[in-house]
Amino acid sequence: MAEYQNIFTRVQTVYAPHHGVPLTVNARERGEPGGLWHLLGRFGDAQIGPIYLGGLGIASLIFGFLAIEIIGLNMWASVGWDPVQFVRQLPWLALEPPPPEYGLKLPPLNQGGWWLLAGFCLTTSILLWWARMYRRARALGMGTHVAWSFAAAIWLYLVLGFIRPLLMGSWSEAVPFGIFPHLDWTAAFSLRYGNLFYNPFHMLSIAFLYGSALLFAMHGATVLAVSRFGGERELEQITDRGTASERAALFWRWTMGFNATMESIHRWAWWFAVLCPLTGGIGILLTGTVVDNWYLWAVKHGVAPSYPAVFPTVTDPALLQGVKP
Ligand code: 07D
Ligand code: 07D
Repeated sequence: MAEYQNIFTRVQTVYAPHHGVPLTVNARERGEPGGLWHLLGRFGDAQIGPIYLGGLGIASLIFGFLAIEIIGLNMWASVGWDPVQFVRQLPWLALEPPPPEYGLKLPPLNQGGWWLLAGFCLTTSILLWWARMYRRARALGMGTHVAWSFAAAIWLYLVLGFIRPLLMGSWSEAVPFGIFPHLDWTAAFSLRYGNLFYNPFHMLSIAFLYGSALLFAMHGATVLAVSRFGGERELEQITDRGTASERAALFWRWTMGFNATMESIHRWAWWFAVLCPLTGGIGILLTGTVVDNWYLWAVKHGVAPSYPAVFPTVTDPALLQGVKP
């Protein structure tokens, strides 16, 4: 058998599908390990399953299905139930939140009521999925880092569609469902509040977004670059001590004077990823509640210059009546 494997060799290990580590809790709810699927093995692990469908998972899927159903049927109704137009126009179709006159009151179904219902189902589904991830990690005796990073994304989602609309006193502040409609909302939001680029939390969020991509590229590239020494394997499986990770570390000390460790690089990645929606959510929460115009805010705090007086000020001619030139 192949002693030497990396992503370039065509070897796939073939073995009896297994359940994984022994479980002490909730083992009842584990499904069957499906089998090996060669095509999957080209992208990751060839084994498919066992998939875990507990009560939380099933409930989440039901609410998620309801949300998509409500959104989809409303979109379909908006093109007169024409299936062809539904498919053609799908990216532009929307399910909009209630108009401003309803505030936080319950609107009629076709005045945003469906939006509220879909939002409720989607949120329930997402929160149940979060609980599922948390409990599955616990059942395996793992840390709950994945669940907490997901929680950071849920924070931004809740700020956009729930917390900020509550503070603003109107559901109409929330994001519509729809591919391009939600982009239109994003652009309109920035314009309405005087250019989001001047929101320092938007700046932070972007720095963490770009930083995440940079870290991901550096980490992925480093590990691939030492895969010829077994660097992508677990520490104790690396072919020879002193070759893979030590070489990778030295590479970064050579090139930038400092290296992360096998452990800390993952903390860097986790924090950058988590801080992106975390800071972003703070920025959105402050918009319209504390700050009404980010450009004027930036001018006031010396971040942005005020617009230059390109043209001399024009005096109202009406006030010049009878004034000698
Ligand atoms: C690659 C993992 C897979 C996930 C995917 C997304 C749906 C929605 C439903 C038509 C990286 C599955 C999508 C289930 C279809 C209906 C009703 C994750 C990966 C493939 N956005 N956004 C997209 C969401 C917001 C913005 C794409 C969701 C804010 C911009 C997709 C939310 C603002 C751009 C999408 C959300 C905003 C996008 C690709 C929730 C500010 C794009 C997403 C729940 C943050 C890009 C046409 C992706 C695009 C895009 C989904 C919120 C801005 C449809 C679910 C309100 C500027 N967003 N988005 O790959 O191509 O994520 O748009 O908050 O340019 Mg968005
Ligand atoms: C959306 C969290 C919720 C997602 C969840 C997932 C499902 C799918 C699917 C099973 C992403 C639920 C999943 C339901 C299930 C399947 C298949 C996270 C989400 C819970 N911006 N901007 C950001 C840039 C401008 C604006 C963040 C860049 C303009 C608004 C990010 C530029 C205007 C908001 C960012 C730029 C504007 C943002 C998002 C450049 C528009 C936000 C971070 C180069 C004209 C959001 C503080 C994130 C935010 C946001 C980047 C420009 C508006 C860093 C690079 C000036 C209104 N922008 N932006 O993690 O937090 O999103 O702002 O021009 O609300 Mg911006």
